[in-house]
Amino acid sequence: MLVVVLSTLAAVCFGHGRLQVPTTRLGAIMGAGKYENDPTSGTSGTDFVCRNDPPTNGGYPAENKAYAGKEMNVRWNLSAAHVGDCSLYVSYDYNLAGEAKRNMRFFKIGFWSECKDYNGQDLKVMLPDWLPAGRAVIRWDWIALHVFPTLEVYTQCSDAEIIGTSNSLLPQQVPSYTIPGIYPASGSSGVFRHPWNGQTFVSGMPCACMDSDLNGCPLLTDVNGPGYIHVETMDNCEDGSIIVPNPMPVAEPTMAPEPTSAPIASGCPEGTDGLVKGKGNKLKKIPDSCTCYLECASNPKYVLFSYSLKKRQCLCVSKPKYKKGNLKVSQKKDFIYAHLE
Ligand SMILES: [Cu+2]
Repeated sequence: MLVVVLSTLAAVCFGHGRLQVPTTRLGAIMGAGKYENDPTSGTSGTDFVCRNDPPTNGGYPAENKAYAGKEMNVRWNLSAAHVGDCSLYVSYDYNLAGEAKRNMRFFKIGFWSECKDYNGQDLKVMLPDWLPAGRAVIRWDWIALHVFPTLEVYTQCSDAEIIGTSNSLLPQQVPSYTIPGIYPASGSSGVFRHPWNGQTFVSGMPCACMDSDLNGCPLLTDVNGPGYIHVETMDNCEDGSIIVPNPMPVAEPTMAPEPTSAPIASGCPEGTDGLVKGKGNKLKKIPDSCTCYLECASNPKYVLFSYSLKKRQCLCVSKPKYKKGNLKVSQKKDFIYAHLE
C-alpha cells in the first residue's frame, strides 16, 4: 500500500508552482521565496479559494498597491511546469477568513493558456480602468492537467490596494461569483482538454468584461466551447464604459430583468422609488434610487444610472460611447439601473 502511495506521488511529481508577484499572503509574512507550491485540496476546497487567511490587521504589502487603468507586475514560479491554464481574479472581500473564504466573490481580469509558457516571466497585466477602488485580493489559480483526468489545482491570494479612476465601478457593480465548485472536480467532466489526446481547447470562466481585449481575455469568449464555464459578465466596458450585465444563459428565463413602464411626468420612473437611507459615494448622500435617477438624469452628460439597494450607492455613467436609449428601468439582484433619455 505504501509503495502504491509513494509511486503515485512520484508520478504526480514534486515541485508544482506558485504565484510570487504580487506578494502573496504567505510571502508577506515569510518572505517571497517561501515554498507554497503544493496543490490545494481540489476545486471545491476552501484552500482553493485562498491558501491562507488575510492578515489580522487588515493590511497589505506596500508593494501591492496597484492602479486601475495601469499595468501591474505579475510573476509565477512553476518548479514543475505542468500543462494547464491559469487565471487572475480580483475580490473585494479581503477580510473573510477561515471557512468564510468560501463566500469571497471574485471576477476574472486575466487568462493564460499554458501557464508554463510564461513561467518566471515578469508579466505586465493591464488593470481595467473600470476596476473598483479599495482594499482588494488578487487571486491566481492554475489548473494543471498532466495527470488527466485528475486536476491538480493551485492558488495564491495577494492582499492589495487598488487605486481607482473616474471610471471605476463599485465592487458590487461587477458581476462576481464564489470559487468552490465553480470548476468541475475532474477532467472527466469534459470541461478540460485531455492534454495527451491532442485536445487543445482552453477552459474557465470568461473575464468580467466579455469584450475585453486585455490579458488574454479574448481566449475565453467562445460561449459554445467545451471549456466555457458560464458566469455573468459585462459588455461595453473595455474602454471604461459600463455595463449591461449579461446574465448566465442557463438562468435567463428566471433571472431576466423586468422592464417597467415609462417615467411618470413629475418624478421618477416606476421601480426607482425604493425607500433607503443615504450613504456617501460619488454623488454624496443619495437617499434612494429615485434621487439617484433624478441626479443622473438632470445632467445631460450622463447616459446611464445604476443604484444598489443593498449598499445605497448611486452611480451616474457618462461614457459617450454608451448609446442613449429609451428609458427602461430594470432591476437585477439588488441593482436598479437604466439608460437615461
Ligand atoms: Cu506538480
